[in-house]
Amino acid sequence: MPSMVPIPREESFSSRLRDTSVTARVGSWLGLCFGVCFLTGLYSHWYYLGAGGLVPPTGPTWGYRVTQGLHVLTGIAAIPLLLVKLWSVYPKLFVALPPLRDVRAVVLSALERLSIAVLVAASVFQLVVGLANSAQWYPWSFSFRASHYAGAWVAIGALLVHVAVKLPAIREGYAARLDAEPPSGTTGPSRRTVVRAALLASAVAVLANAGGTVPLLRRVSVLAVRSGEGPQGVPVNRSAQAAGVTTTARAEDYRLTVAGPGGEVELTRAELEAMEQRTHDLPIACVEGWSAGATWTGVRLGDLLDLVDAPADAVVRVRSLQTRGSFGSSELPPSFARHPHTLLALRLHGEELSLDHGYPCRLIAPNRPGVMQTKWVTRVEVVA
Ligand SMILES: Nc1nc2c(c(=O)[nH]1)N[C@H]1C(S)=C(S)[C@@H](COP(=O)(O)O)O[C@H]1N2
Ligand SMILES: [Mo]
Repeated sequence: MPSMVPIPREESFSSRLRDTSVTARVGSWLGLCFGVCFLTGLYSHWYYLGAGGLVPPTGPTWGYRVTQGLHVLTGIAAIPLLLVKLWSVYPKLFVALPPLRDVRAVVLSALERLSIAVLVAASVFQLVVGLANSAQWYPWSFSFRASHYAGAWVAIGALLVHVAVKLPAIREGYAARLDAEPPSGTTGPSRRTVVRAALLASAVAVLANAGGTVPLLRRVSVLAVRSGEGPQGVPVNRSAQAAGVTTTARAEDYRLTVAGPGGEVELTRAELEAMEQRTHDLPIACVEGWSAGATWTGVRLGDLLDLVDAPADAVVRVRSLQTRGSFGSSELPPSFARHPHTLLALRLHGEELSLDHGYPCRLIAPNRPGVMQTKWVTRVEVVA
């Protein structure tokens, strides 16, 4: 007969380190990370939703760089904390079930387990899918943005219920002092060491990834997906090759078309160069969490819109030469389209824009997700 692995009982777990005093403290840090991650995530989603007609602000220039950097880094910080937290409570899975005749206790216990199952599933889903996205790895077929957004509400809702239900336990956990030394007669680390190790693991995970957005940390960030470097000092997300524009972007007959109520104007790259050039420092801040500051030179988008009598309150769309895949076009609300720093850039750090950064010209606007900074622009049109 095959030997059966016995299902453990709560008493089978004897570690004195799994204690409410540890769970409460690690849980609070985890809750803080989830809170910041949730709010910065909502902020990012707002750019896509245009929620209630409310337009995100055009400043500060580095705003999205900070909020999206925080979003990805608090998500990364949460991973070790979640693992330690789950480790500290998982024997509770094996708590003896209440006797079946006590219906009220059975229902309460079932509800508690269900709510925790939802919380754990949503948290793991969010962290796994978010991490995969920040590494540009999409081994699934569902929409990342829609599912990550829905998952966020499930996770945060389940978290609020969990905190409310566990408030007495959290209080109790904080009331119990973390012992700094293992109790006499025992060996191994103290509970304080466990909490410190969890925080340290979290800090190391952040440092190992933050270099993609904090230039000072580039050298220590061994795990960062983007080093913060690339051609012309800026990483490349999608290359010209990947976008299928290597021929069209260099073609002799390339024209930028500007379309508005006053008709259509076609401009060669030389004609764009002959217009008044402006230079501004604006970062590229990718939703994946990396970012880089850069100096761009080119034509103010507003100057191009004036050529076709676009009204000041016009919504504007820019279209790329890219014919397949996503991100081939983006829309600018009037505040972005007419912002004096919004450019169709021709140069990066004083050099001609490289093909991978969007030659012949690319959009760059302040405080806007990188995915909306369309490269290889061939058409600017007034939408409404
Ligand atoms: N046409 C087009 N523009 C694009 C993209 C794209 O895939 N196609 N990727 C965007 C994304 S996700 C980012 S983060 C920025 C990155 O710009 P860079 O490659 O010049 O750093 O370009 C944006 N512009
Ligand atoms: Mo991006």
